[in-house]
Amino acid sequence: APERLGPGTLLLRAAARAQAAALLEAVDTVSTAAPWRHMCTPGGRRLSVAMSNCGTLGWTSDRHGYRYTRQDPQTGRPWPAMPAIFLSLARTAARQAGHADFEPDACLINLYTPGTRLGLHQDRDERDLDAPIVSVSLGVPAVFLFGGLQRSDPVTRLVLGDGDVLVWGGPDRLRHHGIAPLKQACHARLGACRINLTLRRAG
Ligand code: MD3
Ligand code: FE
Repeated sequence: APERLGPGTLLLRAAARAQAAALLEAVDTVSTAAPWRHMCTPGGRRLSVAMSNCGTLGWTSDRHGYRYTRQDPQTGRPWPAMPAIFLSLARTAARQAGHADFEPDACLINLYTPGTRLGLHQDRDERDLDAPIVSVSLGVPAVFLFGGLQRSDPVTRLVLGDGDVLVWGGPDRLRHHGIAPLKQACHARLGACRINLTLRRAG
């Protein structure tokens, strides 16, 4: 049964497990067209997470800041199309959380290897902060850090495992969050890696 983690947050444990093979095939197609890269923060730090995107818009970070672009700055081409299986999974999950008409136009894909972490941050580069975000975890488990609206608020730890789907919306949409350094582990399909998809309405 879905687990409510906050007023706007629903955890659907293993909801994407049955589709994992098809999702990973789609990730391969996307990352062939828009190769994994380590972006830089505006402050000049290299992100330890490797990223790719698909959809009309893709999230980018560089010296100039964070933003969504229609083209992959690395290839000059439009981001690869959003795979139909990403869309159907996101819409089904969002509907279960009470968001009737979720139309994601962007999917950020994060690749973690052992030691990769993602510092506490807020997702606020999307135009409509009332639209939810759907996250899909694949591969080795990670410790998710779930903070509050203030950066200094206490953080709850939660393990996100293979196929776990989360819907974030409403008052939880602007909560700080991050991923603790990935531990060494082995997943049948992904080896030591973890992949996270975040489906967003960016434009
Ligand atoms: C809570 N990704 O891509 S997914 C990100 O596992 C990101 O790669 C992490 O944070 C990952 O921005 C966490 C869970 C998640 C995604 C978006 C959120 C939690 C969120 C937006 C608002 C609040
Ligand atoms: Fe985030």
